[in-house]
Amino acid sequence: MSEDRTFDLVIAANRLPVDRETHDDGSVTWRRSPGGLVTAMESVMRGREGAWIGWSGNPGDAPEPFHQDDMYLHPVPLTEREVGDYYEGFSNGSLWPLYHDVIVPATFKRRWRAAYETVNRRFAEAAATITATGGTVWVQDYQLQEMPAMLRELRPDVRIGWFNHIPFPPVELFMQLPRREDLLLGLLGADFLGFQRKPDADNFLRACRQLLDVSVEGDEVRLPDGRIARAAAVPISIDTSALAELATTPQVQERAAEIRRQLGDPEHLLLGVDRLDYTKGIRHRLKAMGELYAEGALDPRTVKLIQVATPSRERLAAYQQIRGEVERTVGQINGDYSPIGATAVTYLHRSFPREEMAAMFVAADVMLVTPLRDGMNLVAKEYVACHGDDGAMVLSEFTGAALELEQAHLCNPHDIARLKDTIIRAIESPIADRERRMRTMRRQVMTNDVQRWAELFLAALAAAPERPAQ
Ligand code: GDG
Repeated sequence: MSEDRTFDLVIAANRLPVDRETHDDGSVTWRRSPGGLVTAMESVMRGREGAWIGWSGNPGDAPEPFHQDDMYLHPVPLTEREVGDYYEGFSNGSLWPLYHDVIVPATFKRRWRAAYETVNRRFAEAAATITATGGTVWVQDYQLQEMPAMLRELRPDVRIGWFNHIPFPPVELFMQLPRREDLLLGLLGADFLGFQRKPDADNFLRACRQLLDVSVEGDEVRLPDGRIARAAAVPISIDTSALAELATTPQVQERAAEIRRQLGDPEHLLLGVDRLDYTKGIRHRLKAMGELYAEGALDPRTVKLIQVATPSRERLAAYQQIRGEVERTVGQINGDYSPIGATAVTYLHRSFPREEMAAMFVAADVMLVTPLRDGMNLVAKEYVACHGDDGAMVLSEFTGAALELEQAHLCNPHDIARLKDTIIRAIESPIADRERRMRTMRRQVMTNDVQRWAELFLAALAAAPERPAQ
């Protein structure tokens, strides 16, 4: 496809930031999908010629490029089979478990790997077509790790950045990946590689040193052709002030009060909000809660848990399995301990509008965030932005957020006995202690919001291979 328009800043992500809506009369419109990435991009694209390339979410021919909310959206087509092989297969059946400590086994298929390469090349070609001379391309996440080098080959004039939203695994695990060198070389096509935490950047640098013929010094990788790529931590965040503002609106405040009333005005309301994914530690959290109810440490009449589990990757067997386990456990807890008409665990397997999510964060006395591994975990930051000073949070050490929100009640979710103690400690923590912790955490997320994240990333990319002056 020939394209006559070019852009200074191009974002490449697996998905476009919009969802297709087909109306009764057959007409099609696009609705902006919620998410911090879109918000962050809006702020950095203001005043620049910006474009976004990604899959529309529907297999088959791609729609023509179009404008939406001041952004030029350039759809990349995926066939039905590519959705199965590149997206569900290699991205979510091989890379996702491998990069999350193989909580479930990673599956490798050569057909999946081949599709991943084909799709990454398609993205690189699309970016090459629409990026202005000397422009910047910012590639997002684990689905597009080969794209940077492919794009560099087509467009050596372009500045290329890549950001990893998920963890980067220790080399001992990464080594399991078939054709692992190709992936590292793909990434090294970028000038700057951003990670959620320093340990993730270090894992990447160690993998390069150990598996490639390159020299690694500090946070820089020098390639045989003399080029240098830099890898460092740039932790992602949320649109803090917008969310905090939403949480204080009368509608959200009233809805929060209503949620508590609907649950019978519990003494303590606990909340979990996750995509239904085996990385999120939902089972471990439920196990701890079930035991606390069983032992009488928590009274199911006065201590309630809401667990939101947003449907995710439902065609994959590992996701069907975790859903079954979670639903069985919720059923057991409620069957064993719930009083009539007032279930102990309210389980919600669906998505909610932003306002309803904010109301839940406002309503909850204690937030439970217990992933077994998580790149960052935005939910932790969202709770801090929404809830008043009297909140408390139990937060897994295995999240990126734990490095920034040190005042949370940190936990190892594998250690159920200690997890139970930590939940009790959070529930019983005195108000002065809660206020001190919440205020420090709120300052953290207010200062380090998603707009700042995008600015820091783009400054590091513009300055690479040097560290930007600050
Ligand atoms: C990946 C990494 C990293 C959830 N349910 C609803 C809803 N959500 C929103 C949350 C939050 C987002 O989805 C989930 O973000 P997380 O960070 O918690 O987790 P992942 O989806 O696994 O994200 C992660 C992130 O990328 C960013 O880099 O932090 O580590 O795994 O914003 O609030 N939003 C609405 N309705 C729902 O039902 N509106």
